Amino acid sequence: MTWSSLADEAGRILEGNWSGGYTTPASGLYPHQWSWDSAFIAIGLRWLSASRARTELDSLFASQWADGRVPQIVYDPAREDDYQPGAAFWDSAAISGAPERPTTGLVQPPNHAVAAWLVHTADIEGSRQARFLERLYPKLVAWHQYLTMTRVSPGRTLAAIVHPWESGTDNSPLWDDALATLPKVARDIPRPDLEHAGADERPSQKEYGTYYWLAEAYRDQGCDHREGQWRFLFEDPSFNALWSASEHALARIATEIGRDPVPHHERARAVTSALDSLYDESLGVFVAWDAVRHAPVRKATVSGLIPLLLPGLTQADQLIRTLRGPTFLGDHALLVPSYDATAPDHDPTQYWRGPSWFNMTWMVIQGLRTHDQDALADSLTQHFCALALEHDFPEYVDPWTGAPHGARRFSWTAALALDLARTSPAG
Ligand code: 2M8
Repeated sequence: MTWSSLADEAGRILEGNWSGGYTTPASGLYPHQWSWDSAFIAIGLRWLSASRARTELDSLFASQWADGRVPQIVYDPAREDDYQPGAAFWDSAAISGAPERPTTGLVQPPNHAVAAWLVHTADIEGSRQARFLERLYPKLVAWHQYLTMTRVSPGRTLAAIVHPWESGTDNSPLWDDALATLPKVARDIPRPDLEHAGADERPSQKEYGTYYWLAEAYRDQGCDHREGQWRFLFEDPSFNALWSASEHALARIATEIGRDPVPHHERARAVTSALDSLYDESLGVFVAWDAVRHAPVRKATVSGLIPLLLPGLTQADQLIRTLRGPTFLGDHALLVPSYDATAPDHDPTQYWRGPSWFNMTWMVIQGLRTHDQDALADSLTQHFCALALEHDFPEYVDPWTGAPHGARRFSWTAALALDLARTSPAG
């Protein structure tokens, strides 16, 4: 592998998935704009074209809701039949405060301020000329305000997700027990996704039955879980670590445009210190908090390593030990598995239940660099880039063999490979 062949090929993929105003995650399987994908994509795109990276984020925030939420998916009406649930399912136009373009009512992890800051740093002059941060800052503040006002339960500090799709790690074993208590929709659910990926690489029809039931219930109460007794509510460590990291980024953005960074530093500190309550000493990782049953879900997943991103994290040494140990990398994992390698139900090929995702490994690499673990960050970077190039930038891989799964020419794999090629010491 050469760094320049990697960057060239990654650039071609991002070009191919560019729709004119944003980048689809994968042209067949995911034909619309996804929220946290766009932020990861912008982080890589900034090396190809900072102006396109700015457009990527601008176009996502053009579909922000009046209450500040940034929707999980912004639909392309021309591709309505190609992904389900589609725009017709959500009928967002019928919900007050929804934007002009059809969207889902759910959200995804808040990595956008991190991306906005990194996009700015790649072309400071162009960004200043375009008044990029001035434009985006109030929108990012409104987005975080939505989390504070709507997703933080009384007496808590961390934001909760209301559907597995909001975690980004859709069918992680973290949600199994809660999902098992929920009803399923009885009708047949269309699965255009299965035309692009094997059924054994995607969530099952049974899981989709529950996802749909929960999404319908949410839609039918106007996309606000606070009506009645919501039955799926989790504080996820990765979602909240990204919120805190994004508050750190907002502090930098505020300083750059002459605004007050202090409230962002304070929120970052508060969220980081509230994450302490999710730390599981015996597993050596952060776990999810089930806010319906008021209990932790004691399972080690890659989401529990993402707080490594946070400077000053008191558990950083233990997390790095766990990452190096048999639960994750052990002696021979190439990238970070998504789920505890020692668990009896670990499956190295099944969607979010074992295999390695490139975005999660990219975040772990950033976290390792934050905590001065450059040697391990370098070796993960080498594996990341070699596997991406060898297998046509797959959606995810078997952590031990590197065998590719899911979509190919996947945008965030390409974007984050490009980012590593441009930022790693060896690149
Ligand atoms: C996957 O999620 C979508 C639903 O949002 C799906 O399975 O259809 C996840 O990997 C998610 O993290 C990602 O944002 C999305 C698009 O890449 O695909």
